[in-house]
Amino acid sequence: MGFMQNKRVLIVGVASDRSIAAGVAKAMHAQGAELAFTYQTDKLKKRVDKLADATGSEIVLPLDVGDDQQINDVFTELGKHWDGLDAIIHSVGFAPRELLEGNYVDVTTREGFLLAHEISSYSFTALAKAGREMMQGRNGSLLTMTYLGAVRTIKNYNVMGVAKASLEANVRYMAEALGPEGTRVNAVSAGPIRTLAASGINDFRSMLAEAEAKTPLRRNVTIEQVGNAAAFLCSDLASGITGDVLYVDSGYHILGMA
Ligand code: NAD
Ligand code: 0WE
Repeated sequence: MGFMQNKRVLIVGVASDRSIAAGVAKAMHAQGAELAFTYQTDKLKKRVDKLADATGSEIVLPLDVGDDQQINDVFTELGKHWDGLDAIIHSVGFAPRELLEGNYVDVTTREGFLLAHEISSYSFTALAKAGREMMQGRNGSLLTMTYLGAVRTIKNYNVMGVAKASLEANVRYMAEALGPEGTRVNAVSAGPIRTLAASGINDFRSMLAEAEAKTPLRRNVTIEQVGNAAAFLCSDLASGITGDVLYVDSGYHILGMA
């Protein structure tokens, strides 16, 4: 019997089979979880349908996390299938591409800053708010994906680093707010992985090479490794862990002179 048996999980952020959220879905399915998925745009629906099929799920719902109506509709719809919810996976991040290259102060705009924070940080709170009722009395768990750029400056990561710092603080405040009802809130900080979100980034290839050469384990991480850590954090094996950030980065973050 898997350690996610009898857990019902909503997964937000699958865009392809290489998405980190897809690795989370597969790991949780392997441990016996029952899954529901959302997709951001109609263009992505087919790919999410395919993963849902592969993981025995029949619940696939539209969701742009910038829209409160769509967020509420997801939980209304989910309530028609399930009488409760054990976990929400938030694997979403966005900033306008032109803000992710060049001098941070030069390229950052008010509009881009706000959008990055709305989609990459506030949306996690928004999901917690809307999903709260369905998660009552179940020792539920909320999980998000972050990156080292939250706590160190990383060239070109720019406003996303500021938004991830907000997201990590969000994890702590949400953990404190929801702890009394048994809900845990954590983040996984993944090392660089080639996903759709990464494919838009200049010179991502050399970042992967640099990480591979310098991490203690001398290899980059996979969505399977991130998925396994995510499954653990959302399971009862992690019942003593909340408000925390777990690094799944082959040890890169411990280095002083990378
Ligand atoms: P991805 O492109 O596969 O996933 C990003 C997801 O965000 C997509 O599914 C996209 O549809 C969704 N999204 C963006 N804006 C949205 C909106 N308004 N409404 C709903 N969904 C929206 O890339 P990924 O690398 O799997 O990214 C997932 C998470 O992992 C992100 O938070 C990212 O910052 C984080 N992360 C990625 C890496 C990496 O190197 N790939 C490393 C650490 C953390
Ligand atoms: O969080 C991310 C990427 C998030 C991301 C990616 C894009 C590309 C397309 C957010 N918004 C957009 N907007 C787009 O239009 N990562 C952790 C991957 C990543 O992105 C970087 C990195 C790493 C690592 C950008 C610069 C430097 C390093």
